[in-house]
Amino acid sequence: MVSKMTGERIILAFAIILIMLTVFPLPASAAPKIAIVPAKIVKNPGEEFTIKINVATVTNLNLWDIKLSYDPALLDVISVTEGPFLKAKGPTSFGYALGANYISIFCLLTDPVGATGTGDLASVTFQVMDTGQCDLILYETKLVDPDLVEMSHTTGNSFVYTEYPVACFTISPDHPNTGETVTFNASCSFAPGGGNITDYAWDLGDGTKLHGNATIAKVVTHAYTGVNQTYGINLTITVMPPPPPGDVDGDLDVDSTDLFKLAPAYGSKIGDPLYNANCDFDKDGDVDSVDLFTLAPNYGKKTVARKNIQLAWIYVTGFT
Ligand SMILES: [Ca+2]
Ligand SMILES: [Ca+2]
Repeated sequence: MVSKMTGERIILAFAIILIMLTVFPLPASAAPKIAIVPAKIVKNPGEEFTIKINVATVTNLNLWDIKLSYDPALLDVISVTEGPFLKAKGPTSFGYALGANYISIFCLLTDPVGATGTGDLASVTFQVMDTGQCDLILYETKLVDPDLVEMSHTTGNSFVYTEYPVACFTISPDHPNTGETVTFNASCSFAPGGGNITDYAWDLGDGTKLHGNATIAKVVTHAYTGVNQTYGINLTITVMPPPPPGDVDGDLDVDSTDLFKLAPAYGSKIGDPLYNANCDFDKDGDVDSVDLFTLAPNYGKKTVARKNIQLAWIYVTGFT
């Protein structure tokens, strides 16, 4: 026979479990997600890279259909191949079509069965054709089960950029008169992915050369003395990409100097005499293994300047 005390305890235990479940409900199963992996790609003109179209936490997937947009001025599609996720479940029908600035891809299991879990739906290989940056965006995405019911889901996109800057400038007026002031404006130049343009170097074609940082040389003016003459203009821009994570001393490399600066600070917290904010890469107020493991994979890496050149012609007339 259960004593009164034991009975009260059992009721109390149930009450606590009930309260816990109300306050901390069991996690709902995550919605499926189609994502481009990796989410960030750094490649240079001439190089190739491959992305995966991944599906995560899907249940009973029989058919998928997506569109993937990209900038055809920056990227060229080399190949599109089926991933293993549906194939592992049975025979499939896979296909794709290239639009002007997108790829349309679909795949279905030919039997009325579905795949469950996480895996790769497709791979796409691109070649980088120019300097610049672009988003890779998934849209009109569909996940469908064997009963032809569409599943709600989220998507994850990707971003591609080159390490080399984009050099660009405008000339105004583009057909100046002799002695007229011409403005050369390099404001349309940019560093893909967010590096800084550290130098603008101009060769204005008549022996005039100007260079400097954005304040000094992004916009320059010049008057030509020639009459009915064509001059070749040449702009070279230089970008210094951000330093690699782990560069304690800020000299754009990660080497033994950085490691020897981190060593004495290891284990310190903000306020400690040995704490060094430059070693606290995750800025959480301490120098610990997270910071060490930020430095370690970048050991030996160095940031190097990247340059790019843009050419144009200007014709100077002789009207008076
Ligand atoms: Ca360094
Ligand atoms: Ca830290």
